[in-house]
Amino acid sequence: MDIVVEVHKKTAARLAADMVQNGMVVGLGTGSTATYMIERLGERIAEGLEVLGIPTSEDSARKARQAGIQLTTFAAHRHLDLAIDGADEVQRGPLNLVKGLGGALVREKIVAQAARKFVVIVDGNKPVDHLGQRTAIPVEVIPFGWESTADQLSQCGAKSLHPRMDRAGHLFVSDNGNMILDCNFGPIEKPDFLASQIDSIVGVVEHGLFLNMASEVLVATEQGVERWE
Ligand code: ABF
Repeated sequence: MDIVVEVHKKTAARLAADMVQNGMVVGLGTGSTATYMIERLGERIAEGLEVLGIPTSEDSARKARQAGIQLTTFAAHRHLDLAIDGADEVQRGPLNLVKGLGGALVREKIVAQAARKFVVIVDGNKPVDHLGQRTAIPVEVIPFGWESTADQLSQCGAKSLHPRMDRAGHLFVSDNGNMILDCNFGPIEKPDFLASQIDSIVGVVEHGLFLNMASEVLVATEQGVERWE
């Protein structure tokens, strides 16, 4: 763990958590940066802030409960005021993102889509010129026929792809009971085109390209926090 990077993650996370106002319904992201945000929200709740959270993963639900955040569901709240989450890659300009290396991309995308404002919190390792230049694009697929779905993804230009494994070396199972295929496309020139191609494959539940969804991105580095809008 790089302590300096952790400090930057925490800085961005606390800034975003401090954007939360009394009475809001808040989307709670997944991953180490989002965890700092959940912890800060917990501190503010202890000081009197009243919010409801919708978690993007079972892991975040557990951390939110530990932090004292009361959880709600889409059954009770169809819209969120604000969603705050991390990302694996962020591209300036269109504010495009790669998300989902933490395995929670489907719930993260549903929560982001339902939020009036979607704030992304990252450290300085995450900005890229082109999505896909450093990370694979995670694609959640249903287990049935995944080999065939993988062939379709290769035809979309994935140079290599592999099923995500868990720490014990078993196939990773998402919170939704699905598999994740990590697809290496290299630097992606036309993310909208690739996203629509992947969307059209039967067997794909969702992919980690989050295009034009973020309202703002907070990038924390040695120089302070840059706010991309
Ligand atoms: C979630 O956590 C994911 O979408 C992304 O994959 C990951 C980022 O993790 P971290 O904040 O630990 O770098 O936000």
